[in-house]
Amino acid sequence: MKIDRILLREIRMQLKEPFEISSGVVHDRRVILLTVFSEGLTGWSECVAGEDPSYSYETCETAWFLLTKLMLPQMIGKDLASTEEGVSDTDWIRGHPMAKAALEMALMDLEAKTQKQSLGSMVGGTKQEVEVGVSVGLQPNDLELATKVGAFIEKGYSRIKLKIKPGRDIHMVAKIRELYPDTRIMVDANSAYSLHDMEVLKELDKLGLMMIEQPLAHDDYLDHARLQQEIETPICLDESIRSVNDVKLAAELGSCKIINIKPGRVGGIASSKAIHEYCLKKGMPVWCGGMLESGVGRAHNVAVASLPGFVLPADISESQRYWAEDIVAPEFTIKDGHVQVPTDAGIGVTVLEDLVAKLTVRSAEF
Ligand code: OSB
Ligand code: MG
Repeated sequence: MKIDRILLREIRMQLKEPFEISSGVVHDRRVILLTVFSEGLTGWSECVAGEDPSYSYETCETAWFLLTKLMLPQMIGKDLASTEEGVSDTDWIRGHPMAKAALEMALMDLEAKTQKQSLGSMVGGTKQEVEVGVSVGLQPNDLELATKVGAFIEKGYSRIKLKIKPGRDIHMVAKIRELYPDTRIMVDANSAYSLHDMEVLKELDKLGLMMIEQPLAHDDYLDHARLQQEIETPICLDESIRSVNDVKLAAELGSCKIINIKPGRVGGIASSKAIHEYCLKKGMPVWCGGMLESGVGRAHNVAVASLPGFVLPADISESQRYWAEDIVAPEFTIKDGHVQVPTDAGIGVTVLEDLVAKLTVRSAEF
């Protein structure tokens, strides 16, 4: 893979409706889109960093800086035997797994296209379709939430994730539980609680939830372990997991029983596979989370979620749930609670160049 040219763009995609979680609200998604050109082929990826450092310390600005100043210029002219060889040049950079994931995932798409293979099969995926749930943001009131949840169940999503925060938790979740007794329900706190909230957390524990995602601080493996000892409901870690080393720490301490793998958060596909493999050995279930990706990031997530150890429904909703028009064709759709894993080479979907050009607010070329 000779790297001829690289294009980095930031596009603005308007969400159909704002997405609110305990740490903030997103109206429009600033998507950093990476295109790597090699001998007539193009590899695509997106960076999942957000606008502000509330979910992670990484932001669109930090990722843009790392990619344009430290990571991309060096790639030009290289003739890479593999993605691994390309990303090894960035090993010296401490942290910043979201920026690193963008480079790795674009090279992975390129590598799969070079081999005329789908990304899913190249990474070792075994599924033709992936079971999916839906992540429902905080709503203005319980009635609106109940209506939304009902519509998603009607659509076929196989589990519902409710965003919670202090004051919008026990009663709200209990109501949904009562309305939809047969639906698999989980909650995601995005770090909004501490061990001082033990009473609330123990009440949530009585609601028959599949799991509680990231109740405590992003760096508090010890308190998560203390909490897991007090409750039956499995804890799932999201923000706390940026590498396989974080997973080892959490598993050894007993901080959680389930891992949410977001390829764009853990440094890319190789890291996702390492976590998947470790968790398979430990008997710890994993599933694929989401970061409100465009069709490009979604395609990568679907490929990774086709690995056999991804045994719980993914946060991969259909394109139409987020966008009036996605930037890929075909768009992702759901049928009987599943999303198909693309079979064409690489990410297996075509990027709509004209639409991307229209949405672009800045670009850098190498
Ligand atoms: O915590 O999983 C999260 C979106 C943005 C930031 C953090 C999270 C989320 C989601 C959305 O829950 C999942 C999706 O992409 O649909
Ligand atoms: Mg989460």
